[in-house]
Amino acid sequence: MDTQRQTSIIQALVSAAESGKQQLAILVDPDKFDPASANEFLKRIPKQTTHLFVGGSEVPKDATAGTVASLRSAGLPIVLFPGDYDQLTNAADAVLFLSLYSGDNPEYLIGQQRKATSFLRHSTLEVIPTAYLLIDGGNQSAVARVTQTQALSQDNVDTVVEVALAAQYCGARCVYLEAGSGALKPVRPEIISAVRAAINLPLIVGGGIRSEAQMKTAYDAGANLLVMGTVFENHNR
Ligand code: 1GP
Repeated sequence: MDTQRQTSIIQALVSAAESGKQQLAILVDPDKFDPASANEFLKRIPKQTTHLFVGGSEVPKDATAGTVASLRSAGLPIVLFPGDYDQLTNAADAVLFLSLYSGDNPEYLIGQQRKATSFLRHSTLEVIPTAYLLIDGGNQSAVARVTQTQALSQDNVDTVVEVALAAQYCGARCVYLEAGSGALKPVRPEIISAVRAAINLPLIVGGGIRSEAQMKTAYDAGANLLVMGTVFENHNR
């Protein structure tokens, strides 16, 4: 086993978080992406992009590998962000191994994870245990619809902190606060700063971030890595 490769992306995330470096992942949803447009797409994403995430809530089986291959010329780490275990492919470098700790649907707490093992046990992917917390973004998110779970309220900071800490004690290596793709309201800075103060893991924040000002707000509150998707799909940034 190549131990270096197995741990490199999460170790780099931890180091970047500890040194206060701001990281940025651009999310590509294979369901909404034409691999033939990859070069044009890569030209218009921000220069400070540190990762490409690939995944979505409703991706056709076998669509992911071609998308990943089309993005390789960027020379960035490619991390799967799968809505379903059938999106796993060795074409990528790593997978956010998500557990939807904000919800109570066993399929997304341990069911999908079990189904992923027959692939992962023979895979070259770096597996990154990730606590995934869905936060109310002001509209119905695809995550809520597909997983049949409810988002945590933006008004109850203590509950979000409780869930994030429980996930850390369960062994998560990073925490992802998700307002949902296309959220009307990104995760509030009060939530980001409270979670940042409680946990000692890299903190990923995404959903509804469209502007430099929103990015700054989230970084200033303590986010280590921001995820942006929709704004680059729509060509309107
Ligand atoms: C969704 O957090 C990501 O999973 C990105 O959200 O598409 O709203 O940027 P947006």
